[in-house]
Amino acid sequence: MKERTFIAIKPDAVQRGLIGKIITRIEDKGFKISGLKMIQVTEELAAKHYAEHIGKPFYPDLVKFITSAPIIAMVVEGENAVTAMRQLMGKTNPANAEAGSIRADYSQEMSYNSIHGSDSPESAEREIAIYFKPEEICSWTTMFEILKAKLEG
Ligand code: IDP
Ligand code: MG
Repeated sequence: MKERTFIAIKPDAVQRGLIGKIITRIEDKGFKISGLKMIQVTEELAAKHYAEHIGKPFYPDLVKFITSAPIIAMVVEGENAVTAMRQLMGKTNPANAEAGSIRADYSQEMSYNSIHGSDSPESAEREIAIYFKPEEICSWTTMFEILKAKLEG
């Protein structure tokens, strides 16, 4: 099922020069990026994004971190994009993340785990609306979609 999700390359990965490598992982899997921008997250924006974590012990540090340098915000589309991107990202704690996943390969600590991805289609729509205006999301056709349409008629 075609689906879309919200992905963010977090400040640690931006500061380490990993933007290109992480986007390459997403493109290599065949996902379509339909929205993309660099944003300096404010405390207000962080509170909207991480509303579910307000009040948790790690929340203040999470806000400090996510506002510490820019992020790359993306809308990513594909088959079961929410779950498939969570798989590509790996578990929240990089120590438990599957070998070959982005978090396993690029991060060591839970607080600096390089990438965010929505945890459900509902969260995805909520998060996309926080970061993108409708007109900032592009509708376009990948070469694979063109080839597939040709084969399947
Ligand atoms: P997720 O990013 O895998 O969806 P969430 O539970 O939604 O994980 O937590 C959001 C982010 O908050 C995590 O990616 C991580 O950076 C941070 N975080 C979550 N739990 C902890 C914790 O127990 N200690 C420190 N940071 C945490
Ligand atoms: Mg989450």
